[in-house]
Amino acid sequence: MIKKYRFGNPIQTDATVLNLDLEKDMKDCPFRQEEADKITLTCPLGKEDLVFGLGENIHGINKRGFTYISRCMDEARHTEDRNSLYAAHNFLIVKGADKSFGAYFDASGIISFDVGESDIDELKVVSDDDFDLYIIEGSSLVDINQQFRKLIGRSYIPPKWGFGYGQSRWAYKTEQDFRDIVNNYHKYQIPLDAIYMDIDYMDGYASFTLNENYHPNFETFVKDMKDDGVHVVPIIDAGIKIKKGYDVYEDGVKNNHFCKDKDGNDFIVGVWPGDCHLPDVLNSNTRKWFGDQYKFLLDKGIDGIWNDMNEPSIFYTKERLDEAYACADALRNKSLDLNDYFGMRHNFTSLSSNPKDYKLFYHDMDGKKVRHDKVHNLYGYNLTRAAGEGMERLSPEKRILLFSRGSMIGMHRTSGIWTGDNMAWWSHLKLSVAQMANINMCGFLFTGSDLGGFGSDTNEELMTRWIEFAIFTPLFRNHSQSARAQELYTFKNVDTMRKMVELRYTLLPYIYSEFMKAALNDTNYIRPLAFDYEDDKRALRVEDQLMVGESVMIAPVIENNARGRYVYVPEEMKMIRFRSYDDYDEEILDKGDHYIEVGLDEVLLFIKKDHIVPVTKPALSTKDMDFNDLSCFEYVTQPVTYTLYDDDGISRNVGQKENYHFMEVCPQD
Ligand code: MIG
Repeated sequence: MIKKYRFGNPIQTDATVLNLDLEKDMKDCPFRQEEADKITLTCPLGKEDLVFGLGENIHGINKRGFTYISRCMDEARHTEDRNSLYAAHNFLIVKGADKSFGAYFDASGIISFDVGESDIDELKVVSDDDFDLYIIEGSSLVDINQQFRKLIGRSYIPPKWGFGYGQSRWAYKTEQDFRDIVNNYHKYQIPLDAIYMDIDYMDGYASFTLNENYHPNFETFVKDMKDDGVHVVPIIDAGIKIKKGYDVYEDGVKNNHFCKDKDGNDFIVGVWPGDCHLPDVLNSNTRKWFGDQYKFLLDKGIDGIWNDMNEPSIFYTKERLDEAYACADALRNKSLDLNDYFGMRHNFTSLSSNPKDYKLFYHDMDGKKVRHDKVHNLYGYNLTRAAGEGMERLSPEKRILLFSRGSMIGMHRTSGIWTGDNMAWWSHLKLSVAQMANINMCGFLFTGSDLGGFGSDTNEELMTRWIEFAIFTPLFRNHSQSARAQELYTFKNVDTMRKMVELRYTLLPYIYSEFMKAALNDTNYIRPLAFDYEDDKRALRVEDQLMVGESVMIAPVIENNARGRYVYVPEEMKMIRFRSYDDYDEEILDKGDHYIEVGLDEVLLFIKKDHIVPVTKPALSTKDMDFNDLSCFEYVTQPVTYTLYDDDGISRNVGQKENYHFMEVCPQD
């Protein structure tokens, strides 16, 4: 059951798809409204209550103990003292001793969740702006989450090849660079379905342009790649470069598509290309206009895109730069005391994504002028929504791969997300485990982290463990900006890398089937153990194992130099220790704690009792795989039927009856 409460007169976000009546009072609401300047709601937390959700954020699966602020930020430092990353995922579930509920804060602006940080026994939500609150009660965590997902509508579904392995690095420039990478993957026989293009493919970092020197034969290149089963996936940045003669810029100015300053002039922000304008994607005309720009790439054979910098990221504004220069000029040749020195320095270090700048520009929300900070979290959402809706018009039959950095709930219907600029740190591999669970709860099923770490140099062991974990995450992309190359063939034990990617491909019938069923049934593809073992006190607090689809539990190794780990097995399961898809050993494990050895070249998979994992043979790309030639891993003690979902992997029509197949498996002895 869902109850809807309204605080003030909120700006509509289009995040939900159901129309519910408003409650007249708060007598049934678990939150209490406090007297305060900003809208402030509190809810007592029992000593043993857990709080799940809040999507892409730092810390663990259970969010208790810290404050999280939904303010979409270009935040490259995902350290424990951060409160905001790129997303606004305002859904949480309180798992109480005898009662649980979900709470979704449908807000366009900045909102914070103090989950027992200031007061260990209290959840406190403070919002700068008006919002709707949905309280969801249900019979279980799964039920609560499913009701929430029905409220926000069906999750984005990528093409099947989007589940293949992707290679990316902010370093590749010329067509030859890309061909070399792909040739190496083929030479080392490592499966590959996508190669990602970062901003250097553009002409002067202008979105929807090509650097003709680097890519003189772009269409031929894209086609050659596709013939080899490799999709070329370019990046798009939000800011539109100010440059005479650049059609997107000229057209945008002429037709009023950019955000305005207080005087009605097109607002200027500095991003990659230098001075830019921001498309006003909160306006439906502009959304259509921006979505149509993707035609430039789709016409060239492109069928996948990643949207970056759409929080929106602002490196500087003229206003902030002037302040900083003035301060520096005034201090030139002076002896700087503490205040002078730190004051001057602060002017420069606080240039990027400065909250003051988000108050300097305005949107035309279909006739209503709104200052940006009131609707900040709608921006990245609507930029990628514009892209997704554009692609539906431009490619009505075929699905397009799309994922975004900035996001808010609502955007999950048109796109996936990646978790942004993590580091090659073990703590960030661990973080990624927690993020996958909480992001899935918020409806973003298609998600993954930059494998190996985006910043700082990875090493072979970390890369290997990251791949071994990510075998199970929907987005499976190696991306970095580090000095050290991290293409998989650059490591010494390239055989291990190949075997792990092949294992992913072997598991694709299961991964795809489970992902699709989760999308079609509004359930979670990846979940904390708590969702499956709600009455098991141990399982509730497991932070480093996950459920993946209906049959599988995983227990990734996320510690440096570990050659094994403790695993909590919440019921009798079959463990498979894979060295490759055709080299593994199996063991039945009782419920309880087990120390399990896991060599660097090994990955663990646990099958629930009376469950099945359909698999097939790997190939160099999904295009060359036969999804009809199935076998399976199983742990069955009686005849069991697995419902396999499969389709052509590309058409937008999904969920037809003929896409469901039934695999029956009987015990072997
Ligand atoms: O300010 O396009 O998160 O994946 O490689 C950096 C360059 C801009 C940030 C993205 C990252 C991408 C990088 N971008």
